[in-house]
Amino acid sequence: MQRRFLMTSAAALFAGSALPLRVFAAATIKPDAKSVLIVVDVQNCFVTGGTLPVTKGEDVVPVINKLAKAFDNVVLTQDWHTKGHASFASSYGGKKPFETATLAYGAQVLWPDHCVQGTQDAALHQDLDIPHAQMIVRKGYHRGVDSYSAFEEADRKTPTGLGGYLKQRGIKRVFVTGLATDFCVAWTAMDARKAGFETYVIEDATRAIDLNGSLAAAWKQMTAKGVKRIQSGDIGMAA
Ligand code: VGL
Ligand code: ZN
Repeated sequence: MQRRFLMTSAAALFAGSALPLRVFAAATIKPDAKSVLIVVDVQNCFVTGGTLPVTKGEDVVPVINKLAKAFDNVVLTQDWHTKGHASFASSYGGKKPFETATLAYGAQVLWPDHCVQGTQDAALHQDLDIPHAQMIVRKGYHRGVDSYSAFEEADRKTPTGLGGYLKQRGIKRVFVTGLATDFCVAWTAMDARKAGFETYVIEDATRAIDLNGSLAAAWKQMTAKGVKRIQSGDIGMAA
C-alpha cells in the first residue's frame, strides 16, 4: 500500500513536470498572408547623426531586417515634412524644440527641423535591407498638420490611405516596428486598432524618444486600446 502510494506520487510528479514546460514555452506567432510588417520611420533623421536622433535608433535595423524575412507583406513609412513645417519649433518666434504649442487641432510638441522632403536626412537608413517591401507611406507632408500615425494625420480627420490599402489587400494583422516607440510607432499601432486590425508592437524592434515620461504613457495607452506588446523572439522565423 505504502509502495503503491509512492509510485503514484512519483508518476504524478513526473506528469506534472511536463505541464509547466508547456506553459513556459514562448507561444510562437507565425505571420501569414494576411499579416503585414510596418517599419516606421527608420530614416537618417531619427538615428545617430540625424536631426532628431533617437538614442540607439540605428540598433533596430538588424532586428527589423531579420524580422522582415518572416513577412510576405511589408510597408515602410517616412516622416516627410515641408520646410517651415508646423511641427518645427523654428516656425514660431520664441519657441524652442521640445516645448508644446497649441495648434488648430490641439497640442503639438515642437521638434527640431527634421526629415525635410528630399533631403539626405529624410532618406531611409542605408542598412535597411527589405527589397520585398511593397509600399512606402510618406506622412507629415501638409505644412500645417503633423502626422505621427501612418494612418491618419494629427487633425484626426485626414486619412493617409494606408487603412484602405491594407483592407483592400485583405490584411488582418499588423505588426509595428521602428522609430520612435512613444510617437510614430504608438500612434500607428493605436490607429491600426481603431481601423480594426489585430495589432502587435514588437518592442525590441523599436526605440523611444521618452520625453517627460512619454514612453510609459504610450505603453499604457497602447495596452488600453488592445495593442499586444511582444518581442522579436516571439515571431516564428521558419519559412
Ligand atoms: C516622430 C517626432 C516627430 C517619430 C516624427 O517618427 O516618432 N517623432 N516626428
Ligand atoms: Zn516629424
